[in-house]
Amino acid sequence: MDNSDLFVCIDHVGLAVPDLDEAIKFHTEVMGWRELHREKNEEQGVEEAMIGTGDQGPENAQIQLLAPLNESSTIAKFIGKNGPGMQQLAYRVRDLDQVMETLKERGVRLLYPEPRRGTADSRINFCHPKDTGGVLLELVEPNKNAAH
Ligand code: V0V
Repeated sequence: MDNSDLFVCIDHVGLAVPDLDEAIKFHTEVMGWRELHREKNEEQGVEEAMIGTGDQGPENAQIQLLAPLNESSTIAKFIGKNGPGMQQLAYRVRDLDQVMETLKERGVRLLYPEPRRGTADSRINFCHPKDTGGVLLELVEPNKNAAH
């Protein structure tokens, strides 16, 4: 795969928050963002909201607020260790299977052998933070039929 075909853009930045409603309130009422989407993802152990500015749609980079659904959630573990804050950076891709293949060939460990379900029926995987300079990198292929 050519380097120019690997990533489309930054899809979102994920913030770990202890309380989703409080975080949405802060980001909408104080920071003036808008809530674009909200859902629970049991498999990932999160309740999450996507927020954006002004009249932006899902084509622009968003902020993802991630609250733990239970104590065994990766987000609960992250907050327990680091406190609330930036947990992940997500790169948008067109073809997740091909990108996974290319990164594997280049020695990057992926967390899942197969893509999993992400926000708004996207397909996602993650690169291990130990292989990416300490950043949990998510790869996200948006669902072509769903808006965030
Ligand atoms: C852990 N580490 C991190 C990190 N989490 N480094 C940077 N950013 C993070 N978010 C480091 C940690 O400091 C340790 O380094 C090492 O990795 C092992 O961490 P750990 O605390 O022992 O935690 P693990 O190994 O139990 O879990 C870490 C991983 C886990 C990354 C494997 O968080 C994971 O599976 N994440 C992917 C799934 C996820 O994040 N789901 C929630 C978002 P030292 O101390 O050894 O040096 S769901 C989502 O984004 C959705 C639905 C979506 O976007 O659509």
